[in-house]
Amino acid sequence: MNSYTLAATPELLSVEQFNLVYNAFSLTIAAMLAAALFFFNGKQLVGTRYRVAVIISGLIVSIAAYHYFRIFNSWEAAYVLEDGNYVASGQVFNDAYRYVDWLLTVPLLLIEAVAVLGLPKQTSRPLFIKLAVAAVLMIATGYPGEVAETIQGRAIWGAVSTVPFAYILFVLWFELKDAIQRQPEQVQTLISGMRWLILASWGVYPIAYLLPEIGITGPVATVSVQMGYTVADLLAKPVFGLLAFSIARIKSQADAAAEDGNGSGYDSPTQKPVAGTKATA
Ligand SMILES: *C/C=C(C)/C=C/C=C(C)/C=C/C1=C(C)CCCC1(C)C
Repeated sequence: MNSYTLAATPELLSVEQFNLVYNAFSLTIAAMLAAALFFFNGKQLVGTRYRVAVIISGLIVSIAAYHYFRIFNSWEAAYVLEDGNYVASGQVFNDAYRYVDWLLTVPLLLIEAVAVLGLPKQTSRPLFIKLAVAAVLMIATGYPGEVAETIQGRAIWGAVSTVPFAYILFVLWFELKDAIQRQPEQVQTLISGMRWLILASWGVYPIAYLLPEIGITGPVATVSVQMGYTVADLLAKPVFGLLAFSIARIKSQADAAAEDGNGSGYDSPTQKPVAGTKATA
């Protein structure tokens, strides 16, 4: 029988397969927690205008840390060591934690990416709404495919979910073009880096999801999909947050410099220079 076994917990994993995923989940919990501490404390280092973006970063990694605890525990409970292999315990590994996590963190990530640009409210609000709605649709339609009983079900829902995904990339690439060109010169490269990081890390999710479609099934599929999602989460959340943090830092300094009448041609906000972000005259 050429059965499709990704949705179910595979019957048997080697010790190496089980441990690889186990250790990756454990490392991710540590990384998310450390990032949360960093963002919540580091928000003082950016101008008030960008603080919300940094706080959102802190929330994203906190939500992810919590879900990785649950994912880790679920993985541990799904297998028992028997005669040198990990055998399914009968308790199914619960991938829903991941999708619930994404449902919360993906809209927040998009809001953060726009918030750090410091655009006027009339421009940013419609962007927040469009992107958040597309993100929710992408995740909500991806889940039925993730747990589908058949490989066709996985393919169909995956294709549906790709539509809002493409729309998000379109908005980030084309609709934001003008807004990005109006950013201070010092951050243009970082902002372009931020878009590339989104593309590179977010692109991993549909690729990992697709593996069973190209004939990778059973334990190898389970391990590859979990590893793919985990590495992508590390890039898309803490690493992305650090990049956004650097952008916020530099923009705070540029704002402070513009306030000092050192006009960079950049439309200055009404913000006072913040301690620690000394304006370079
Ligand atoms: C922190 C978590 C993030 C950034 C998650 C992003 C998830 C995606 C971009 C998922 C995309 C998917 C498709 C485009 C099609 C197949 C189903 C998904 C949900 C894996």
